Amino acid sequence: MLKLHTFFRSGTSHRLRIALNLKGLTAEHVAVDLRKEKHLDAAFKALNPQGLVPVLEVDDQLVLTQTPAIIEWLEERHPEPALLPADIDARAHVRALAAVVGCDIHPINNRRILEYLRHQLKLDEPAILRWCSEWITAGFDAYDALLKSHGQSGPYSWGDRPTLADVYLIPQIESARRFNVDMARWPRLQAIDAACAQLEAFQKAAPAVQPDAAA
Ligand SMILES: N[C@@H](CCC(=O)N[C@@H](CS)C(=O)NCC(=O)O)C(=O)O
Repeated sequence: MLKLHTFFRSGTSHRLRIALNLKGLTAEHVAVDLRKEKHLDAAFKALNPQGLVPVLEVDDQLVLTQTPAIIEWLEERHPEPALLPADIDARAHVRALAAVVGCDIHPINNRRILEYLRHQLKLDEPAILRWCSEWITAGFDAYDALLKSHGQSGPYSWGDRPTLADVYLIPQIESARRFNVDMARWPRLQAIDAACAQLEAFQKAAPAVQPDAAA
């Protein structure tokens, strides 16, 4: 049995929900309200000392943290349908696309970073939005350029099936919109977003339809 500690608006929780859905796996959802700083409670930190969502519990025995590690575990435990292409070079390229988001965009726009900018460095909200927009734009420009250099033209980031790259990209697009970044600069990324939005795995993972979104 899988238990997912998740927050509806968290990009990394969204990422993991998509991966689980693509694998056809269901998980019980336990909401961790970041707005109320529930992720900093002792009970949650006992699960993840980093105080970050998501966390995946497996059979009440195994506690998994860090979405790159959790998604690799899912890929190894449940190889089909695969989130990585068969070809070894293509696998490296797909992992690199995922890392553009996972290593170089998401971490520096995370809640705790923005809270530090707000409260310690005293930046106002327009400055915070500029910060987010700067790093999302740099990352999406690179993502877009990588797709072009690899001759990838659709419908997904790599080939004709959703891959790990889309698992990472779609939540970051959701977050870009929340930070008022104009996606019109990247028609190819918008097309990938539209293609993924047709798939139930992505629809069911969307922040707006999570039970804790209404709370
Ligand atoms: N590298 C971690 C990052 C997890 C992460 O940053 N989670 C965010 C939500 S998207 C969080 O819990 N943030 C709480 C905070 O920043 O205070 C992963 O991929 O799992």
